Amino acid sequence: MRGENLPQVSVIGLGYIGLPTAAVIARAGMRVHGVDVSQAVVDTINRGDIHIEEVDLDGLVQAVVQRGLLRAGTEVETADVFVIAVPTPFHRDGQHTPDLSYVLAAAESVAKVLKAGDTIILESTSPVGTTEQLRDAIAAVRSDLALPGLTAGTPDIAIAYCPERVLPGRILEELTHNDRSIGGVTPRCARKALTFYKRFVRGTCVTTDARSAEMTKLVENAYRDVNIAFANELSVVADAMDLDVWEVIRLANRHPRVNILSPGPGVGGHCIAVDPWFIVHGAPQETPLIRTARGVNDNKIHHVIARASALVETNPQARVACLGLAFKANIDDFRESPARLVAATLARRFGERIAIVEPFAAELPPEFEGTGATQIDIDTALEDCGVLIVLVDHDLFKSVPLAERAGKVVYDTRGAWADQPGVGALSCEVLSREVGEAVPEAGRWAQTRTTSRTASGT
Ligand code: SAJ
Repeated sequence: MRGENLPQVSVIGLGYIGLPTAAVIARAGMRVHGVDVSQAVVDTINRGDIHIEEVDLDGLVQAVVQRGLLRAGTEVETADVFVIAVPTPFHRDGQHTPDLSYVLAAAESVAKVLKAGDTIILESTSPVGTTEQLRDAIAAVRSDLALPGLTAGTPDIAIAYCPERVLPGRILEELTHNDRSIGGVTPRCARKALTFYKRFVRGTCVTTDARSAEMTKLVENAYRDVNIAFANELSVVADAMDLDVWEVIRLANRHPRVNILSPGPGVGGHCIAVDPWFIVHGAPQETPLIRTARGVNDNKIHHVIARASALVETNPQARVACLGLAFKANIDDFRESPARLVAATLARRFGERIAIVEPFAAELPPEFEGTGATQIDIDTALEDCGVLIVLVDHDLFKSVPLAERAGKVVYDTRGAWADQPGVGALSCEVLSREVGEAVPEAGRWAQTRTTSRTASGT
């Protein structure tokens, strides 16, 4: 039988990363037991359905469930390899203290069923040292097992860290083809984890130690955050100088060694806006650049709210369309979305003058209730609205030709219509009044997704 020499795998946390990972492992022929705290998620998966939107995931989950390779439950069962993909948010304590409670809870449940020869792999984005903490948590309750790095002889258990690097919308493709960094608590642990990943990853798997692998993941996202911050700062400078930032970036990027990213209404999602804080928290004195980048990107939301508000006020007769609520283009993920924050703030301020266009949402999130704002489609927006505020560069919006936007007042925060100059400098008086106003925290609306980062999976 094909499956005889293959390990039994347990994937803990069936969210955005855990479920696709479980499905890809099962596709490689391994029997996978997925674990999630939500009975609803477990029931959905056991029916062969999915609770998240991701390209081609529905067909894959249906197939592996039908073949008996993937099943889900709420309790961890015995296995040979345990993959932990649970959330690692930070505490809203002003210090951005990482919240490792989900990882440690997973470690505790794995510890109950652990046997000699097993491998544990942490995939959740984690502060440096977390994999060792996980090991110590297991050691505290399983003194019968020799754990790596704690005993001189050959350990009973292998423990490694291996972060994912996938982009929403391309998860199945990237899970298989991206290179992976595999950090072992010891080199032997790394080798055991490598053998496992080689069964389903086609990209190159590079082994290292656990702490370096943890830092590598954080560095990747902090690198992107810092670079987006540069673009966002440029856009604020361009607004102050009445320049078209898209034109400047387009020209600068013709330099062979310059590649400036795109400004936007701020940085959203649950990775880039979170992970840099894990580095800052670990080395607060040594991270002025990373901390400042976070501030620049967060402040960009205030800047966009200020400019958009000024635009609505200076066009009192016009109906205003906010284009997009998602945290980035062409996805239905609205968590930690700057577009959603901007649109909701405008809706609260200007009520029924505000219309929202979001092709990826069946209805508006709850914070729009009672504001008077309505949801319309792009055609209605182009017919009825004199002011267009582009908050997400969905393909649908990008496809609107210049002729259909003629005569509109446009504030394009994404460069979706970089062929049309944006609004010029607004009155400094209006801007200084608006900037600094508190932006409400994003709700946890997950209308089209039934789980959030803090509920299930990364
Ligand atoms: N953004 C800009 N300008 C840009 C690029 C992005 O404003 O030029 C904004 C997006 O609109 C969005 C936010 O940044 O609001 C984040 O989007 P993203 O596409 O940069 O990243 P995520 O959060 O979808 O995924 C990232 C990826 N990390 C890197 O590219 C280094 C992905 O590979 C990781 O797997 C993922 O974080 C993760 O899970 O950590």
